[in-house]
Amino acid sequence: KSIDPWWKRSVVYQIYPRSFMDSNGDGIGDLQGIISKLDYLQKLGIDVIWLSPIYDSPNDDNGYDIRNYQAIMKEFGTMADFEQLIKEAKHRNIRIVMDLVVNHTSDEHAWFVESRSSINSAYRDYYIWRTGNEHNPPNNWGSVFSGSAWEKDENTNAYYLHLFSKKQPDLNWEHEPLRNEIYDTMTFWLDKGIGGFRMDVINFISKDLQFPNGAIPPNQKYGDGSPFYMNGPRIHTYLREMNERVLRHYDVLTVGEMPGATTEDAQIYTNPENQEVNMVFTFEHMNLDSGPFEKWDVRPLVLKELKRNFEKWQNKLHRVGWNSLYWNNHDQPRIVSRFGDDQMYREESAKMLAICLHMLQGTPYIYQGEELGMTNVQFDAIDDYRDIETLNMYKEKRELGIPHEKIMASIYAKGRDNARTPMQWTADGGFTDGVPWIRMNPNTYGINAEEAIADRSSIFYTYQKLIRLRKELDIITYGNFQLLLPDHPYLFVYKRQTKEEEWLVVANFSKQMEQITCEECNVPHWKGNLIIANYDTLKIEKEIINLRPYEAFVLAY
Ligand code: TEU
Ligand code: CA
Repeated sequence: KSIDPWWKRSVVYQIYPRSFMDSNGDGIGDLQGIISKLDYLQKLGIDVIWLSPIYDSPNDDNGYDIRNYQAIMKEFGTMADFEQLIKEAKHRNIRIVMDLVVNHTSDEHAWFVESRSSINSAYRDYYIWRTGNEHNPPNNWGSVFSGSAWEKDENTNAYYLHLFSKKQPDLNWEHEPLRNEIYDTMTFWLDKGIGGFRMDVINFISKDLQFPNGAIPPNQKYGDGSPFYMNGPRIHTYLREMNERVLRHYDVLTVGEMPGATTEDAQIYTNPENQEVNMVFTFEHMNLDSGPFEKWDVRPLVLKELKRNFEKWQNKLHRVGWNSLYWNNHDQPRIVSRFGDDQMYREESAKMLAICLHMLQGTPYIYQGEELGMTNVQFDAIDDYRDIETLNMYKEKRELGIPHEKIMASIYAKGRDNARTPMQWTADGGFTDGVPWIRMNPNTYGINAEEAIADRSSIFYTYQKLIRLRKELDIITYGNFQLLLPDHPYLFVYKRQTKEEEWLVVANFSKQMEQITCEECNVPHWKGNLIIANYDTLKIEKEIINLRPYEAFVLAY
């Protein structure tokens, strides 16, 4: 067990720097702001900070459009600020993981400016250029951010591929000089002492070079290219080359963001013998309340599907690879509003969701504000929104004649700005002395770090305890997983087992009372050792426990 890598016991805290803490009153979060909050994060007990991109960027997609990989975004500060952050974090035994965005760059990156200048440019093949014809792009793929995935460049009368915004041209990983530039950039940051990389849509970097058309879903205009750019033909070759050239020379954490990766894919990606990445972010559990065609088609979560999905990922990767565990990030709505209850039972359901996730096998990720039970937001005016995905979708659907209210309902449920309203530090906000780049959620009173720290029964202290338990007790990291009551519509019940002991985890995902017996849970009695719970005591009557709304607990036998 001692030879197991450090990141199997770590808990990662994701910071979206733009919205975390503003130190100079310009309304934009920055590196000095993060430094000023390291004591707060040390108190929480986290081991790693994953920073969303802090590189120079025009911020078309808030930093996921990089203009210079080796410079700090001016709004966030300077390279000296970054080096101070690394040092201050190290003093607190906190590693800094950077966001590696190498499926695409900004269209303002020097490479792209060169590449588009001439078909004979030395940088032409750093990107993916194809000739369509006068009126039709090379194929029918749609961009994730609406419209075609191809943009016509009149200067050289060719189209370039952009799976995301037109200001995010896809890099051509077939081209070895480009790959070498990426490896140099990774080495530049690793030599500054960072603790690893989160890799943005890294399973998109190998495309089917025939670029075949995708199937066009009903009432959509563009084809779905994802079968031809997700988990492509050379993805394992590229990841193994990246590992051989760079990663294996450092003791670092790597997590690949992999939309569309299955457990079979993840068994290859995360098997340490393959030397690709340590773990991946799966999207399967984040797609259970949307579809069938797109994320904006909102449908209610069926808990059984969530339970089966976690069971699959826990068991398929147990002793084969490794899981990441997350409910939230900067692209997802906030979990207490999504799978909990952000009105009547906000604190109970936020704690229940934390207990349910953190008792699983894998490395947990906490997104800024999740530890406070921060909620989704509802702005009346589309002009209050900032996210390019939301703004492009709104425009596209309004042009299709879809009513404002209908579109806003989807944005309220699934919009990425739900996660991007500024971190709530005090009752009156505490994020900035200026005008924030995006409006704060109005519910800062009662939902903020200052009040949470002062209240021993707050969600913050549930997270603090879960983080500590993972450090102290092996069963969380190494025990196997067994799902119980798979068909119960409201209860998520599972066991973690080692040779020496077994833990029972019970979580009520509903606002109604539920009953549960020892026999159903396959335990001899309810007198096990109570590890953690979100209510003060368990309501035990001989064989039965009466579960209150969103009640969760863990018993050890
Ligand atoms: O997101 C990858 C991705 O697939 C997202 O489009 C996600 O599925 C979608 O936003 C859900 O609404 C990564 C980054 O996390 C995201 O912030 C970037 O916008 C995107 O890549 C492009 O870099
Ligand atoms: Ca600032």
